[in-house]
Amino acid sequence: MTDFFRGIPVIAYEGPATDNEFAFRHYDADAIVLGKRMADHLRFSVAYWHAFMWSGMDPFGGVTFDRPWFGDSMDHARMKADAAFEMFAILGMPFFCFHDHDIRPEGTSLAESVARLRQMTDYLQGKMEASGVGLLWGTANLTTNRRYMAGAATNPDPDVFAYAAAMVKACMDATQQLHGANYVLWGGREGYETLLNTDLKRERAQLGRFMQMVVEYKHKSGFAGTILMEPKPQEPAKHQYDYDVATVHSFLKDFGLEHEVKVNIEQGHAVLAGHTFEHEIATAASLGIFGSIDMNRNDYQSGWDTDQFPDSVPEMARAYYEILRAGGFTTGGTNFDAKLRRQSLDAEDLILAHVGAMDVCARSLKAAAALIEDGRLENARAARYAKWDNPENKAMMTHGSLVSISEHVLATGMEPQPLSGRQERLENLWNTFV
Ligand code: XLS
Ligand code: NI
Ligand code: NI
Repeated sequence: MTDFFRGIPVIAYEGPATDNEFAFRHYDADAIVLGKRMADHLRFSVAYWHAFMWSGMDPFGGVTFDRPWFGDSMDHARMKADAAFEMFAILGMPFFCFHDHDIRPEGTSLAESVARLRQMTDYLQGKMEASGVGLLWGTANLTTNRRYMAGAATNPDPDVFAYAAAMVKACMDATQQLHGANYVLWGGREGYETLLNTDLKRERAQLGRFMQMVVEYKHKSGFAGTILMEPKPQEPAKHQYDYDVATVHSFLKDFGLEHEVKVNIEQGHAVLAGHTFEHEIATAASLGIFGSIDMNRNDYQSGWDTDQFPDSVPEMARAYYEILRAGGFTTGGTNFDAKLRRQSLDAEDLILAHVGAMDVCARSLKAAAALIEDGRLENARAARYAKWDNPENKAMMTHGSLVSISEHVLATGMEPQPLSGRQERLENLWNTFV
């Protein structure tokens, strides 16, 4: 037991009218939405790195947070885990996610790092079994240590590739031991700073081979979870190879992995890539690679991955609408890849950031579900494409050629007439629900 969250009550659902700060207004875990528990739709998860590792540092100043578990010893690591599970209990959090680096101090050799990872995996396993909290995903930190400064899988030095492969194996083992629902690879340093020193073709091939090895090991070890790649266009590298969902999909196809690997889509990364969150989700769903989401929000002015907690129901409703249209999560979930602002020093801030974010997501889910139940939006979409259901038009797709189609157009003398896209009317409909 730590006393970090001392005095903070377990958060319960009290409904929209409550004036209790420490209550859910919208997240009611057992409430049924579209035939399923709200908790099972949303599958919330805490990001261990932001919640328990983030120190408030920025390029202009040092640590602002004072956490009793900050330190390099295994005792600190265990205290951090104790505090983490205290927070999960307060929030009723069903899942968490971690990097190896978050749960244990790095050793001075690979062997020592892996041994510490195993010890902490056992420690977490005990806490998970006692609490019922599950692991949404595990991952390896292949960004922080300076050995990875020129990339992990894409490093010009094969020794770094090998070291990274060994780390990923150890993290996949830990994830499997904890029955993780997924394993994530975000290519934080898999990119380049300048083409003047970079063999782009070779680096991409290295990353492809690395991913094939991950999938091979998944099958060899019997890991039942889903392998996920997390796209991001830049930061920390100037240009990253996993730029966005469409880029990752073509990468997966090149290496024969499109049926093996799905994507973990982050709001802030979508925005950095010049997309919306819902665009990335809908793209992944349409390509059959939708996996999970990292829920946060980017500052729209800063051009940086600010990892703030979501605060906008109208925006997040768009995301959950696409998730519901895609059939919802299977192994994936809503991981709060979000951190406090550096002035938000208190234990209460950490709890209430998650409470607010869970409520934003719950409200968004309810709005999206109501729109689906209402049906008018989907009917309007279907009506827009209805002519494609005519047998003649279907045949054009399957049997047509430029020659046969042009003969048909000339013979019938067709003159296509534009129809309204009705965008504003649909926006008005949308806005009556959010
Ligand atoms: C960083 C990424 C990272 C991944 C996990 O921008 O979002 O937090 O989710 O490595
Ligand atoms: Ni992320
Ligand atoms: Ni991110």
